[in-house]
Amino acid sequence: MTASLFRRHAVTAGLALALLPARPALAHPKLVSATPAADATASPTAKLDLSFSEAMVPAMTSVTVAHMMGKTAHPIAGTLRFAPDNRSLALVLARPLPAGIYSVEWKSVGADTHKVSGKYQFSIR
Ligand SMILES: [Cu+2]
Repeated sequence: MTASLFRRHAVTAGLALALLPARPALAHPKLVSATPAADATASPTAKLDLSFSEAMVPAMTSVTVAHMMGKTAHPIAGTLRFAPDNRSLALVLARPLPAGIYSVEWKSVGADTHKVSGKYQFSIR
């Protein structure tokens, strides 16, 4: 690419940026809130709630919770239930989590088909 061509591209990109709204056109889903919340100490619960900034693709979304025992993670089976808008979901567990430290890992795909993921921990007292 020649210098002049590069400069033209740079100018075009600058114009495009100036015209864009503050919010990116293809924002990626972010975890907005969770219950129990990240780093919280909660009472025993059999349900984890996660809310995202955008709709997720349910078929390509997974949420796993694992009981951390020392360095070993014991995954706990659960069922994912999406809200109609696909922005909130619940991981429903067979029984309330006993006291301990839990690690949650979520993976999904947003409307632009890009992969997104995250993890957090919480404690049950
Ligand atoms: Cu993307």
